[in-house]
Amino acid sequence: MKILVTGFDPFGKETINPSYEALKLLPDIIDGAKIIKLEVPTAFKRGPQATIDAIEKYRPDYVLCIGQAGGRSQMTPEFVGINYAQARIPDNDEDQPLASPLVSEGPNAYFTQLPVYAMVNKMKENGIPASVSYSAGTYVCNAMLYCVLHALNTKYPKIKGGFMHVPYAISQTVDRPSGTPGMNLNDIAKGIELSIKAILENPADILSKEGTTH
Ligand code: PCA
Repeated sequence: MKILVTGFDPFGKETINPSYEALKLLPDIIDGAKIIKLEVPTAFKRGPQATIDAIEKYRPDYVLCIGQAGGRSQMTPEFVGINYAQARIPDNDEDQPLASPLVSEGPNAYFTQLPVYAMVNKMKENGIPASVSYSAGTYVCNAMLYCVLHALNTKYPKIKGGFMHVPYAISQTVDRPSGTPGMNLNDIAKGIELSIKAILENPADILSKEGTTH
């Protein structure tokens, strides 16, 4: 069993990205599965392409992409990627798409192929705050989720993929307003490891009363 796990390079005014910093802390083997770690650029075109190239090269069983969601307080596996880009700031290639489809002629959205409720359950059972998110936003992380799911749905039907956002690392919050949420990098890494265990244990997702009332 092989799992490709990606994290992004820093973007905006940040000097680190907790998604890739946490990947560096992951073991190389989790429950017998080989973990392939890859840093990808925060760029609408090159980010998804780097992941799709690695899928072609390594032919993993699963793909789990990770990204930073500054302002969130929990680990948040994403439920859906949408065919839409609307960038508030330029990406690391100075690309700033507005009101654009990611794949012209592509479907409006793809749902995750990972057991997001089982992932959340496993993290919470082990003391890591987590919930399912129903919007990955409109920046590079949503583009990653949508484009990877498009590739898997159209070219690699045996490989399953999805995305998880993680909060700022604590060090990123020191110059931000009081109350800005952050998580210890070791806990972020633990959450990713628990999520991978949940993926391996749950070929089909569990039924859970997780959800929203708004
Ligand atoms: N987070 C951004 C892009 C890269 C990252 O780590 C996002 O949520 O779109």
